[in-house]
Amino acid sequence: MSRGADGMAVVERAIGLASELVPVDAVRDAIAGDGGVVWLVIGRRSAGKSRLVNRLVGAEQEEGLGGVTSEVVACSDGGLTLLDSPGIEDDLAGADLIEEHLGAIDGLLWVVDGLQPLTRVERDAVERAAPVDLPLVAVVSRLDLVDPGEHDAILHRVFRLLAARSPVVVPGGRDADPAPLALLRKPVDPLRSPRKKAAIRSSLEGVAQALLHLSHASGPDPAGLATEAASRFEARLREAQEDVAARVRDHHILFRDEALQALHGHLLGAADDVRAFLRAELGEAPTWKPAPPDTLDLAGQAKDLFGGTRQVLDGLQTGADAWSVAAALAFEAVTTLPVSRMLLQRASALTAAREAVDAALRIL
Ligand SMILES: Nc1nc2c(ncn2[C@@H]2O[C@H](COP(=O)(O)OP(=O)(O)OP(=O)(O)O)[C@@H](O)[C@H]2O)c(=O)[nH]1
Ligand SMILES: [Mg+2]
Repeated sequence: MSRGADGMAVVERAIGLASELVPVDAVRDAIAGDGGVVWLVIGRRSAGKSRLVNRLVGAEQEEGLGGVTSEVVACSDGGLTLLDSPGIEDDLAGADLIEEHLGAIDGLLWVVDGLQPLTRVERDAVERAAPVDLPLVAVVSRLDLVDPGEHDAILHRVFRLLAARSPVVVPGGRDADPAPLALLRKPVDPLRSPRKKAAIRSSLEGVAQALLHLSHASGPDPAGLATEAASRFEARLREAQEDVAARVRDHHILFRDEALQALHGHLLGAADDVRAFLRAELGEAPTWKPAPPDTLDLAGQAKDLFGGTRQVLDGLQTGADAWSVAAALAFEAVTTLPVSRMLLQRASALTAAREAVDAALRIL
């Protein structure tokens, strides 16, 4: 695996862990990029930079002795942007030129004069300012003025001098095949492009801030949530009792078991509401449902029939009281513990995400 691939795995891990807690779309967008590629065109004076820019993106930069390039000019065609620049005549000035534009480029397009391949001044400027893993394409110009038998030796010399930077060396000159230069339009490795790296870094810093904010925010208090959930449930239970009692009094319900079944129906609805409340507070909720009433009590049914409404209401009351106690206990069990566990999981997810984002920022 290349260094870039390892680095991407670190960034992807950070995104994966952080995405559980905070939005990470900006980082994904920065990695995907804007589809464009920007190259800084460098080389010594009169190497053929402006001519190559004109040929590649249809620009109209002045060429030749009368058209010495004196400032950096961005020339674009579709997604490809080439920054034509003044020739490097002095290593310090050349280094300044590269440094000044580093954050805005994906790589260097070095126009090497085939008649004088790679002067010391050019090489020193690049050595001073360009990171060794910066994508580098070297186009060797003026090969049309060189005996074809010498082309390989020149191209080889260029490659050898730049070998530490893993350059792509492309033969140039009048009538040179333009096809190999199609690679300039291809997206570059995000972790080798200073432009993309800067975008990824700044979006990831936003994620680090959001995680920091989250870790300082006071999270929900499990005991408070459990109490709130239980009191909501109990309030619903009281309403349900009143509703069922009214139906007993109206003789719509005749038996205690029927009353308890009706009550159970209410409780299922109440439990759903409470779960929705917990989900809204925590993002998730314990799976718990009130148990159905006991199996039919035939002796009790007969008693209800003889005892009438009073008997059913008493039975309902006893059942509902037992339910209240069970519900309070159940809520303590089903809410406090899982809520605490959820919060604990969230805290450790937050720590893991913050560590992963820090690790990613260290390599950017
Ligand atoms: N024969 C030949 N002439 C070339 C080639 N590339 C450039 N030239 C000529 O060399 C001269 C200088 O080319 P430019 O493209 O202006 O060079 P430059 O690197 O932009 O020069 P500065 O802006 O002064 O640094 C022009 O007359 C070009 O037509 C080439 O591959 N073969
Ligand atoms: Mg020029």
